[in-house]
Amino acid sequence: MAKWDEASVAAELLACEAERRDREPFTDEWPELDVDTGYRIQDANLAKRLARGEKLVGVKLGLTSAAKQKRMGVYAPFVAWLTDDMILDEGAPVPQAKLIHPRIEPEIIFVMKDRLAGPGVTRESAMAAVETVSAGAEVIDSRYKNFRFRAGDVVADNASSGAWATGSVVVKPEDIDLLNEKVEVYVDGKLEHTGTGADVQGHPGEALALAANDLARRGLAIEAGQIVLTGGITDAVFAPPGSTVTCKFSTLGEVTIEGGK
Ligand code: OOG
Ligand code: MG
Repeated sequence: MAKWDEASVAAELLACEAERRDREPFTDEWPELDVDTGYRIQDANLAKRLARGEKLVGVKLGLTSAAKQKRMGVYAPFVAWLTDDMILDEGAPVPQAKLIHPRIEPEIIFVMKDRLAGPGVTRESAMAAVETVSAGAEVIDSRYKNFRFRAGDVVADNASSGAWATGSVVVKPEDIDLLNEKVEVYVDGKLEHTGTGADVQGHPGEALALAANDLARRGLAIEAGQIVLTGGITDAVFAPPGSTVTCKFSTLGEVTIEGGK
């Protein structure tokens, strides 16, 4: 009998999350764990999250920038789920007690005005469905040791979801030049990374379209009112206890997260 199947991988990932335990990627032992299998595992664990009372609030994209793809060694973007349990209130520190090895990355965040269902969604039709744009900082956490994974592993692991904070500046999509929106990432006051909206699939609206078109393969859509994290603009930085990470955007303000205790 094979060591792993969809049900046992799904259960092990939620157990790792609950126990703050990391492990080697499943694909070491189960190379057939591909992206489509990963999505079935991701969806099974979303169902378990909802059954225990979490609310689905949106969608996140992963690996939509060259900086992220290069660092993680996985060269295709993918989608995952956001629940209310992952929301970090403004000013709240990294929830160290819940996470294994948190890292922070800057993102452009959309809140949807209309439902967006693929296939055939373009950057233009995607942006027309956006209500507001904000800056964000995602706190990613992987259930894999040293963030070492292949595409199927990371899709199954809900794209390293952990938590995220949304900045307080909220603008209409027509009032921002997303291509040239710049971000600087500081750790303890030292500049670590810079990027622009263009680093996200050429434009964050392309990432949004990609999410809708990819979800359509599973008969799913992005719903009105949902939140979309369009993917790390730059590589992530570690956020250990005692650190301070600031993502400073050119027009969308600053999102600062303390490493906490
Ligand atoms: C995968 C999660 C990627 C992003 O924005 O690219 C992600 C990882 O880097 O562990 O959230
Ligand atoms: Mg991210």
